[in-house]
Amino acid sequence: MSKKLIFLDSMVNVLNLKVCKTYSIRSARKVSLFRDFVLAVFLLVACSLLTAMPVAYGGEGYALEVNGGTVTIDDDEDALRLSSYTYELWMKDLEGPTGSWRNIFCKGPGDTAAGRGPLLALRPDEPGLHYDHSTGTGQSTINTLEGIPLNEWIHIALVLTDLNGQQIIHQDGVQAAVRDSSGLTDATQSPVLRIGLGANVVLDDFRVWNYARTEAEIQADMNREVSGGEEGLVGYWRFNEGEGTTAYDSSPYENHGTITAAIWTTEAAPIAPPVVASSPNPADSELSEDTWVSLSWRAGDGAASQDVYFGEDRNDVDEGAGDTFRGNQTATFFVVGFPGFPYPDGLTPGTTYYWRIDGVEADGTTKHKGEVWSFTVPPKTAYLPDPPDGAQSVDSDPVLGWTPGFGSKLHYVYFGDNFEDVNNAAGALPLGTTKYAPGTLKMAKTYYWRVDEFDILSTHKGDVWSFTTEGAVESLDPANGAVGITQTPVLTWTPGVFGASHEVYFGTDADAVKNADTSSPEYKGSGNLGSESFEPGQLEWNTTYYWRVDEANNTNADSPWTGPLWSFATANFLIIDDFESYNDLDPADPASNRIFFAWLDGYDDPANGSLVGYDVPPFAEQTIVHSGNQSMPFAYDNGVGKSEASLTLTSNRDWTVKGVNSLTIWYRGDSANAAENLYVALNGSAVVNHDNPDAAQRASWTEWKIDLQAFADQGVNLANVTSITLGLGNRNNPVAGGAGMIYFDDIRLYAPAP
Ligand SMILES: [Ca+2]
Ligand SMILES: [Ca+2]
Repeated sequence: MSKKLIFLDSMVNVLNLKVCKTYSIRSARKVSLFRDFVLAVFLLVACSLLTAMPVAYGGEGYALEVNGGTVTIDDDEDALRLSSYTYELWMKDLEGPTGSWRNIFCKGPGDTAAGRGPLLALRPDEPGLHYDHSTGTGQSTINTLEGIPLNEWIHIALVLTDLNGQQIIHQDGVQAAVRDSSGLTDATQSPVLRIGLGANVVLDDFRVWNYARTEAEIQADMNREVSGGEEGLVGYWRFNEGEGTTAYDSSPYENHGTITAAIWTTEAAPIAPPVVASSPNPADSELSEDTWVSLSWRAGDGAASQDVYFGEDRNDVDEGAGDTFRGNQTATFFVVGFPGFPYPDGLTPGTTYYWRIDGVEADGTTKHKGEVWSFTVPPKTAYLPDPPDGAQSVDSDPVLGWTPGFGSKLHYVYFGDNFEDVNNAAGALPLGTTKYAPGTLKMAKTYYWRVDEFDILSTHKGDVWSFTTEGAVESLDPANGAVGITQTPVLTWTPGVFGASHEVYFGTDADAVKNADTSSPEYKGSGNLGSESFEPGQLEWNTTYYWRVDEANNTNADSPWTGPLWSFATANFLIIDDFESYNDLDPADPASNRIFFAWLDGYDDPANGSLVGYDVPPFAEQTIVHSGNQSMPFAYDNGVGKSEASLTLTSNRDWTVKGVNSLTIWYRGDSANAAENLYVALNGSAVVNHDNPDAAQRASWTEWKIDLQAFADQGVNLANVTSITLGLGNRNNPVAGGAGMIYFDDIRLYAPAP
């Protein structure tokens, strides 16, 4: 591969981007659909011809041997000045320990005292890695002391989670060292990255990300080149040029490096070219203001062709279900919404469309699944109201705003404190702007508004939106619109600033709840200030419920206040524990519900090495959660043989309701954990072990699904399950083992899919 070709590729990419962008902006407004179309097809064919030209990719790839040589990268935009990062590279040590420090790369001027960022060096004494983050006034270093083989490629990733977080070294995708990194800075005096610096090593595929990548993320693409357009990739030198003195940066920053005294070698690291597509146009989740679109993307360098999926259902596109597969093609564009193409009658305003491009290797059968991308054709009605529909605590002197409907020219605004009046209103004066100031409003009151859009051809009536001004009653839990809620919820709210008493309305009919009074069946009782909760009892599955809290105060002339209509939907599964109900209240408080008093651990049991919850509040985990706001931290130390915690079930003991047949448990471990067997037991005896012996080392949230028959087979009466136990180790034959920390969340029972 010659430098000329590489340069051409770089130019092509720039051109490609600009050409496609010009067309996309142009097509945003209809001038003449046909003229647009002809122009777009012409430009897209031009784009695809350009992208089909050779890319900066050698047959085997190249790597860069540095023995006194250096790659110098000027970072004028400070793209590499990071307070959280991942540096990734492949390295082959040609020399072994020399008695001196051998620097591999360094952010900054190369002077420890000057302040910079990360440095990777090889230790003088032992075959290990030395990772240093310098602050200018100090530094934080960690080391590995073994495991750098001579003349073999290894993959290295240096991670800083946060300036007050952790420094981590991953070697070959596995965490090899970690330390706390308090008090670092991202100061740098000289915006430069130097790679090489005097070690006798070969380097390849050097990446910088602006965030802390997980072990799973590192492993996922360490053996395959990435496209350069990945989210968070801020520097990417493939070292595939094979000649010359420029190392091209494939990231959006294009911080190309200058090479001095290094040698190109064809003995590249064990990495394959990327196959998945990237750089979708329209960009993922963007609006596309036309009823047809020509999708385009950048093909993976290792892709010989691509499978195109397109449809209106995200899951169908993700699974390739229905008619979403649109064919295999070599071109990197795809037209929809135009006669002769899918959706020949045009795309529908107000609809989100999903698409996916799978890269197919030259053998025609090896496929690499792409991400599901989406774009939305905006509706003809006004949308995205500000404040959002149903907003609470809105300033009492608001300016209302919205996004105009697709093609709209004029807007008609209706505003009032009564839903029906606003819904039926007509004859507003036209507005040329998308702002409306209703004047000063009363506190603690719900208002309604509607925006109709006129697009020259017709008027499109908008939905009635509402908001409530500050000082009103507010829903705390479940939040308005929440889904997946337990079938036995406790509804809580905060009282309004003026209310002295309240009335609660609850039901499944939105209008009935909205219009109910104290003579309606939806009326559930009243209460005074200080008792802001309501338990509706056992609810149905997968059902939307509505509730409303009115307030009154005899001493206030504005009393009573009708509350806004709130809703939530119950889960389509039975929640055994989602860990949301635990709090930190003192045990003397009747509302106290500390997690370790519900889940009994090994605190008082010398034969049980578990500890549930933290020593200090908040006792439940509130950052590493699968859903909601809390999960259960579970520390285990199997020096005593096993570690487990048990919950006695006070409700939901019948595990046969609604035909449920599987138990699911979400868990998240850590690669540093000892690989102890994960198990669950019911009624203190029937045990099911996880079939992956390394489950506790999974560093991402993972669902464990268990057929309830496995418990029934051990004699459990599923109609009366009294307790559930989670543990690590061999429950029936405990043997001394290792320690770790694992998190549990969302213990649920599911019925088979209909
Ligand atoms: Ca390379
Ligand atoms: Ca949770």
